[in-house]
Amino acid sequence: GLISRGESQGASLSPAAETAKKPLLIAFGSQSGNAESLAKRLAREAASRGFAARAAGLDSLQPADLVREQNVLLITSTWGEGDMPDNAISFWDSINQNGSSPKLDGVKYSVLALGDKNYGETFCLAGKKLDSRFAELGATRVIERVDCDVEFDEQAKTWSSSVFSALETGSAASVAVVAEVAPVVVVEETGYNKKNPFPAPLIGNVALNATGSSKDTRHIAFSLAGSGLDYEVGDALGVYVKNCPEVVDAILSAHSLDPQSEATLPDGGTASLREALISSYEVRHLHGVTPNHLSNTADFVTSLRKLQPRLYSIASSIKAHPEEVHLCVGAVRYDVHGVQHKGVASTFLADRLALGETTGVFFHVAKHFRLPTDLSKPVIMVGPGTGIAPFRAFLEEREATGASGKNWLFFGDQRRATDFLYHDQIIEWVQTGVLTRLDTAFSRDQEEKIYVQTRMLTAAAEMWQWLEEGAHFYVCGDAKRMAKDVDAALHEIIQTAGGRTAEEAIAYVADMKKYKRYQRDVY
Ligand code: 2AM
Repeated sequence: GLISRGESQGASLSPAAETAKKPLLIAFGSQSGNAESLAKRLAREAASRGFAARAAGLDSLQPADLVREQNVLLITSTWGEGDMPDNAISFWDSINQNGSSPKLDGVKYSVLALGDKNYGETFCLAGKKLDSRFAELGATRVIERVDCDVEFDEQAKTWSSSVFSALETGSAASVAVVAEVAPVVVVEETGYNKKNPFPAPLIGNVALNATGSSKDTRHIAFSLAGSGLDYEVGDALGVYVKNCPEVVDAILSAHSLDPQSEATLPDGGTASLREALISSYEVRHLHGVTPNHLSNTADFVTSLRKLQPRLYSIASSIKAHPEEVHLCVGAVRYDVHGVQHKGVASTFLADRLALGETTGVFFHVAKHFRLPTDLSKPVIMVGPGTGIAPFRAFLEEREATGASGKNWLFFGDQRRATDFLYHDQIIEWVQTGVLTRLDTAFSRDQEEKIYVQTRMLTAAAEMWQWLEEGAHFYVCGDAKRMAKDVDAALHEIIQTAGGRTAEEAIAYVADMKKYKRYQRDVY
């Protein structure tokens, strides 16, 4: 009796020490995984500063949970036209209702909003909404919200250190936001990662368009042999690329710069100016800049943006191609006033990387773009042009796993004769029944434009039936026009074939997003 009492008293010391730590919840609304990885990283950092910190998705939180929190940091991206990311929608709905909303009087909070200034008025809108709603519900803002542009790393750092010290000292401070932001993208990492990429040999480069096409789309294959790397369909591949030497030489000569002068590299090392411009810096905007605008020392390079690896949606399943990863890449080449412009990454892969040569690659986990875990669920995929990439991967995966669910693919491009990407494999999937249904839209084979959404609308009744059977709906490709038009067509189908009002269709689509049945990979 005595001994056990003694033990229990001793044991109570350690929980007491625990309670001295300040609790900190870092809640994230994440679409592509950036907010999520950032939240997790900051939770680790906060823990090392002595907070009892945890990161949690907004989809795992109830408003009632918040009432019990003392310190809440919100990190959220913005999606589409100023919308909440899919995993934040139901949380937002539940704190945004009058009457049933929680009282957050005891909560200290701050918001970090991730966004893209190209979106103008809707820039960081999801973060702005959460920020003002938390204030309305009585929570105390300890640090002003920070709105980040695409390269958010520096601003996130400034925000988090200000928030951590404000919470540590209990004081409110203001954040001096860094205007010039270092180009760092946060990615979720596997063994090899963005900082330590795997040197993957190019093992395939096949033209997917026939002669006469106005496009040049390539099937690109890398070997992963010896890397131990693995990926899931839906993920993206980060690829390190180099600038075109001819473009760099043209810049050097237009500005009378000495190619051999010594230049500083982003990591602090040195190389010849020519080598530095080819391998380490973005130079596109220098192409066509007034001659002699740049000084004839190599110092100006340090003001250039560091050459960034590019992300491509993976076009293969590792189950169908062990130790390989495939991409579907549209080579970008166009003329402006007689000057040839080329996409840096796409022409690096199409033209400049030789077979057998290696380039650094890493995987970017995309949890927001996943096949249903229930293999019996139907899947609808809309992927015109290079938007086919993840759906070739999905179909290979569905075939390899023997998934029983139905598969429906919408593919489109300019002309059937020259632009039917992965034609043989797709036709074989129709014949073997992997593809339950295929609808193609070749926009330039007839007078009037026929697009993927034209085909969706024609098949409205069947589309509606699949949706009611619980189909997951995926869109990949052009964000500016295609994805918007497809979204409008989806709403129209729910109204016409489903007999819903416009508002009901919006709610139906919101519900699909909430249950991750509407996923997009658009660019
Ligand atoms: P177009 O170039 O003939 O207009 C892949 O690039 C395919 O997408 C092409 O057939 C292209 O047609 C088509 N496309 C262009 N704009 C589109 C849009 N708003 N919605 C859907 N497809 C579109």
